Amino acid sequence: MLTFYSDHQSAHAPLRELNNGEWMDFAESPARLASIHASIGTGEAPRDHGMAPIEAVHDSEYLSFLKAAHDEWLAAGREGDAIGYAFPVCGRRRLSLDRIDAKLGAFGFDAASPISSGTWQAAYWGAQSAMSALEPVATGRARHAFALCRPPGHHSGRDYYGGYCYLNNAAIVARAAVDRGLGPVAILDVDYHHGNGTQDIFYKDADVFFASIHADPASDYPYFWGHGDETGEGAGEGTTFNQPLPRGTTWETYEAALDRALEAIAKFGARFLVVSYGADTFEQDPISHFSLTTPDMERIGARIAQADLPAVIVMEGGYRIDALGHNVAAFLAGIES
Ligand code: SP5
Ligand code: ZN
Repeated sequence: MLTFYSDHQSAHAPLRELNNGEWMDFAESPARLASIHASIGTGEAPRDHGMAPIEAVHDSEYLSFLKAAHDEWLAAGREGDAIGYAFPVCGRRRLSLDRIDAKLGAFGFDAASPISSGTWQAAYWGAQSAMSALEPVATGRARHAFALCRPPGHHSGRDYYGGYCYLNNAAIVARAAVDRGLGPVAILDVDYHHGNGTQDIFYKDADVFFASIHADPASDYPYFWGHGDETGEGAGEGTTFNQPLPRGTTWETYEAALDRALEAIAKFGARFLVVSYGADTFEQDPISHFSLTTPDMERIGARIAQADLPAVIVMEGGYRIDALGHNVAAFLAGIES
């Protein structure tokens, strides 16, 4: 599979995250990349598409914040990773904020997504990998391409970060695909967690269909999005399709949900597909609770390939590092089958 990846993407390396009231090692570590590289290689370096495709999805004030956040953290006399601790509840008016702690709270929605010195660089080049995977698929040179994005993207919205995500790579590709006249575009999100950022970005949008299969927000992160009754709004009514599944889900239940998602995507009339792929549905994932196996990853890929759409696959989560490369390779083998 044609793969895009930049070494800059390993520059994002926070040390710890807050989990269940305690500090734990940051789960979304650069070691994830080594595991994937060992299985599928490092791929091609992306071409720099600049800021325009990122600005087409993200708010300019948010991008200015993200670029400067770690420098402002150091300027405030801090060391290590920038982490917020005070968050405005939903619906507070937009304030002109000066203090870095206030900005971290205003633009982030959790305390588990630290900003390290290399975060902007890694996120920027991850987005460039996504844009570079679009090119060969858009021109028909390849039917599928894989963007080995890291950090992941699907929890990041127009003006916020969270869930280890800073720039929404899948949304950036989907927006660019629509702008190139490749639509209607569908995004299929098969990460264990609901892709709340992607959902928010396209919630009122009729051009992009968003289908997600994920752990029930009643039990799992990100808690506040991903329910079955979130179906889109305004012109986008009916273009969001959430299927929350219980912890312990195995292939039989998952496959039925996948079939429903792909049926809905076909009914929407999609001509182009973006897949947010997370390997955290794996049975041994340390922070997740589905029971899919490595052969199931290949089955997911094969089922998606049956939809017979040109597709860009974007890497999202997956934290069982010793199995991650095998799971990614299995999924991509399924796509190519
Ligand atoms: C891209 C992606 O997969 N982001 C996931 C972000 C999850 N962040 C916090 C999850 C907290 C899970 N706590 C489980 C504790 C198990 N010991
Ligand atoms: Zn996830």
